[in-house]
Amino acid sequence: LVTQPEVQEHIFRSKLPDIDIPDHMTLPDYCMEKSLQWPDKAAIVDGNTGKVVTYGELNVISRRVAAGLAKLGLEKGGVVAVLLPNGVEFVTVFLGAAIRGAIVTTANPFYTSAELEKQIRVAEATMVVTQSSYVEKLNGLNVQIITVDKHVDSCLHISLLFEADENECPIVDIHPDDVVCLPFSSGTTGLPKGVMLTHKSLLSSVSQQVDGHSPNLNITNEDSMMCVLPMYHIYSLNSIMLCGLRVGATLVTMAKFDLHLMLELIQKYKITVMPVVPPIVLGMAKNPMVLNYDLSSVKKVLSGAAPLGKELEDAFRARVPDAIIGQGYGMTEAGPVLAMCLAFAKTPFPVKPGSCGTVVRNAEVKIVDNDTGLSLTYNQPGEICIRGPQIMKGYLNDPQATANTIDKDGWLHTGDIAFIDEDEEMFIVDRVKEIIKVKGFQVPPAELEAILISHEGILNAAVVPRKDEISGELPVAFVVQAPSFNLTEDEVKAFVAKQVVFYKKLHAIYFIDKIPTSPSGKILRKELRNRV
Ligand code: 4UV
Repeated sequence: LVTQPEVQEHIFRSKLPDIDIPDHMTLPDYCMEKSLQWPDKAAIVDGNTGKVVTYGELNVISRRVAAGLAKLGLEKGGVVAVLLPNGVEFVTVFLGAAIRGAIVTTANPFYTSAELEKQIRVAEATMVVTQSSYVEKLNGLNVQIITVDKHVDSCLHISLLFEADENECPIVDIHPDDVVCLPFSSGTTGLPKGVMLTHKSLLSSVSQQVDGHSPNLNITNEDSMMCVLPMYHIYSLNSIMLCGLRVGATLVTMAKFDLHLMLELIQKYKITVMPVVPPIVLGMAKNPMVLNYDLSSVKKVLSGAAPLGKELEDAFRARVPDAIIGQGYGMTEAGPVLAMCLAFAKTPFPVKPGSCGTVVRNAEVKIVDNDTGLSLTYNQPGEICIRGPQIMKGYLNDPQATANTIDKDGWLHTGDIAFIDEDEEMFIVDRVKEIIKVKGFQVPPAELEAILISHEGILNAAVVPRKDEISGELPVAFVVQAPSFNLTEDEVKAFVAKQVVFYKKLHAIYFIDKIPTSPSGKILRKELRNRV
């Protein structure tokens, strides 16, 4: 008998040592653990109104919200949908729900009625916290709506939560594997699915970034963070809100992106840390307005959610020379941060432009050859797979999709293609999954294809990305018309546009006779991408 030698897997690790990640705490306890050491420090400054909430106040308000939610009947494990712009309400409702042992599903408040309905139904949310102007979009859903601004008939008002008694804050037995956050992502294929992020996942991810003697992302209670990226996306929720609160930084929130206001706020609040997406880097590198502001307080600029080219990184650096610019690489399902630039570490490492970082601590990465399934070593591109305590528990009510993403050995397959160089720096070079990223937002082709073929004049459709200097990518469609139809490009665009949020709109329609597919019936997306 000859025993097969075990195939040696090549596993990549952080250059920083592992740390002890707390394994018994709830996410809100962990994030607010040190907050009472600095109760009078500003936790949140609402950049639009100037309103300030201190860490002491944040502690009390969150517990009031937890008490109020419980009183309204939100059970442990119940789901509340938060459809809010950045601000105090978002943070306190998130923390309050988490303290109550409930689950927050986050979505873009600009979603259309149909998009919101789908998510709220799949997530089984029973409560929605939102602005009065969005209430109409929720007509027909059997949910309790709480408005944060005006009173609306048939809805409750946030004052019920903010004025609840913090002494009635429920004491809940929360397990680290309980779900706390349920963002939606289409992952490597298909329609958006609920991503079950547990207390343990998010706590581990935050800890991997900012904890220990030698944190990878060295932010402290002396930092002011720009919170312009929407908190309903996991990047901002994790790396700004949760990491910022954990270290005691001040979050300066903006309800929506506005370059002029952002520059004003940087100057006024002496912002030191700016998590952004590539289109914001582009604006700061190219817009002459930037030259009128003093940006010397800015020390770290973290770009993520989409590729940042070396040229753009260099152009930005020339304009804001005092700041370190680097990337983080995240994916909702991965908890979300897989890699982070080591120039942001307490003891910074030299890094190369174009890299999306080095794998975070307490995690393993391997690069897998999609043809052979073998793990590759330095400088060879393959699919990035990650394993660690931070990755999702799975997709909600979808064991098949979960099994297709997390294999039996616990590796999460990202659908991103990258290589890692001798300095342990990761470079993303391609994507083998369907997802299109517009300004860092997910646009799932399957969703647009389903809308297109719901049109009686469309027999078949395929949606692929087209490269774009400002947005990174834009969705375009190949469409097969039914014989007796003569649709125009504008008609097809308009048909989709009224059903989706603005960044999912189609930018070009190509009429063709047949969608190319593989023998197994899969759309040959690469071929179509090359045609665009
Ligand atoms: O699921 P998702 O929308 O998730 C994100 C999360 C990004 C984060 C999160 C926390 C951070 O600290 C941070 O820096 C970034 O975007 O989309 C996941 C896909 O987006 C692409 C890649 O295809 C992921 O699978 N992507 C994300 N970051 C990068 C990227 C990047 N730096 N470079 C290239 N592609």
